Amino acid sequence: MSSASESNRKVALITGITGQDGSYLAEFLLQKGYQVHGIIRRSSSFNTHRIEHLYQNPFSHQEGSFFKLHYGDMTDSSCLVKIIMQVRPTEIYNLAAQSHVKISFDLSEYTAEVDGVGTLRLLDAIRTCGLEKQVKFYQASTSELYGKVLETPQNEKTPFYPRSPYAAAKLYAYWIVVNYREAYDMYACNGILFNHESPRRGENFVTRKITRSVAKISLKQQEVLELGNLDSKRDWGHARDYVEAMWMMLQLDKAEDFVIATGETHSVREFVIAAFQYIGKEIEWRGSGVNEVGVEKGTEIVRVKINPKYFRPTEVDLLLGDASKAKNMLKWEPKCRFDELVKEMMAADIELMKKNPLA
Ligand code: NDP
Ligand code: GDR
Repeated sequence: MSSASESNRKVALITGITGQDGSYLAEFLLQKGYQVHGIIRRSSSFNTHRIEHLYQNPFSHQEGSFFKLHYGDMTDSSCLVKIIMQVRPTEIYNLAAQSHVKISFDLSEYTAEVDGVGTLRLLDAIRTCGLEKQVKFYQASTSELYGKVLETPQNEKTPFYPRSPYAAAKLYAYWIVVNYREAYDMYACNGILFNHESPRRGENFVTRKITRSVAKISLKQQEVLELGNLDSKRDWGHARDYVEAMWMMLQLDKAEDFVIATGETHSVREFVIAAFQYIGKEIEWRGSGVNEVGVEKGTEIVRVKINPKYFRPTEVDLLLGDASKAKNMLKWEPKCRFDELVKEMMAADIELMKKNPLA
């Protein structure tokens, strides 16, 4: 390959392509004319539903822009080396993770393997292939690194205090990325992304759990929604906006870490209220602690109950991000705000439950 055509290559490799962010990022990069390669895990049932449409869509097969999946796993170094050697990507987005905070307390060692050591494996695979000066590397870091609230709003300089095996594993990944950037002069950066959601969000994260349940309640397919801590606060944005920031971070001359957030925070309780508002129901709160319930106004019908099984051994109470650096350097700003996000997720889940009540 001539050096001119080499420097024009736009080839992305995405780990975690079957996840929420991977699917939006793949769409975004295909539209930008990238060849997109993704790593998928072997699974006993189909795990590609979020990217199924990319096979069907004609733009994925246009010349110079295509889409290819490779079997692999973040726990298997040799497959990572093989895939990188074969694909020779110009950009790598490391999105693969055991990404559920509560489940990380049950799968702590596995979470460390995939989210922490997995990141190291990928960085080393780049070096093994001799591509450390040619590849730009994005790491999916997280606002969970801030954990216990030391200050708000949280920015790139706020100290970390992880509060789960997930966050501790991601802390290792964060620092190994910084270390490889400094030690080997690699273009490697951390996107410290605050929570971001969408109709494609995994069903057991709180926003999607709420919108699915409230959609089912509106269609009389379910009566009550059981939740854990209603008072934790999160800075919720839209995944579509956030994947654009990932790409922007890899377009600079020099790698830097960035916070990506909306700068607004809302409690889980506020999310519940907004979702019920969408279906024309107002919730009144009665009782306290584990006995608190949300009742449909003007009736005695209980719609929200607390189930302590959803509490975490250590909780992250308040996340609120300051994305000024991204605004100044990347010209990135979130387009979708809280109310719009709840509406989009509610509309999508009502549509889904109408079509398939068993979804
Ligand atoms: P998801 O849980 O939706 O997707 C995770 C992806 O990782 C899936 O494709 C999953 O595959 C894959 N994966 C899991 N374990 C392995 C493994 N051992 N080997 C290879 N692939 C694996 O997460 P999101 O899309 O929401 O998040 C993307 C990344 O961003 C994650 O790293 C997450 O920790 C991080 N993050 C997310 C935020 C958010 O609010 N969404 C905020 C900040 C950071 P499969 O489909 O087969 O399960
Ligand atoms: P989080 O997201 O832990 O912030 O991690 P999640 O939606 O799981 O929890 C947010 C808050 O809601 C409270 N909560 C519940 N959570 C779940 N999942 N289920 C419930 O029933 C429930 N009831 C209350 C939680 O206690 C918590 O306070 C997400 C993931 O995407 C991570 O991978 C990512 O790094 C961070 O966001 C930023």
